[in-house]
Amino acid sequence: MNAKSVLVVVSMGALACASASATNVLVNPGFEDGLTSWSGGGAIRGGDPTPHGGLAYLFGGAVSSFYTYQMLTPATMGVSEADIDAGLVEIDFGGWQAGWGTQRDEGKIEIKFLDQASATLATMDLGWFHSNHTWTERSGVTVAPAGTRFVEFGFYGLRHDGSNCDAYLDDAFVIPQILPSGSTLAMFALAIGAARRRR
Ligand SMILES: [Ca+2]
Ligand SMILES: [Ca+2]
Repeated sequence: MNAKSVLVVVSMGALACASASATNVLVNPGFEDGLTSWSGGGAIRGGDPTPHGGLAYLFGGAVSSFYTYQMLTPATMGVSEADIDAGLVEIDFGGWQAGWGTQRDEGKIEIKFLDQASATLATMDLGWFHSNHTWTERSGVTVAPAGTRFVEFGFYGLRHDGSNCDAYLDDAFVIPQILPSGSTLAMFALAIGAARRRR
């Protein structure tokens, strides 16, 4: 197993009183419409294991590695550029991962924040992971850095065994929430903690 710990930004403010309803802003997050709204590589699988949700999920196909991503903007996330620039937009992100049999093919969820010129401001990933045929939820929380104008949610797959790259992803999510402005709780938004869910 991947023992790498993941640093996340823990927002006590949002835990206490998130002001926006929690909405997943990814389109086709469960791959029920194939690769619609997703870019990069990847392929669609429907069984063995059965999907976490619906009838389909993402995997690599007969490749050694792949990367599949979806690009979001403040508009598609339903947040304002002003709130982002004030450090008030918290992002909860992740998905359900699995693999095939006892193979060690790994997948990694990553979120990337880009500025107006598409230069990378920050990235955060949840670490390489495999789970031997069992769906496992992986998630992280961070705050969009000031200047963010694009948010790229991506999934990497890496083959170690067999002919297929069996890094699976289903029911992915990106859930933005607006932190309470001016609240004393907001100061906790910069506190660094470690939170990695283990199977
Ligand atoms: Ca699905
Ligand atoms: Ca494989």
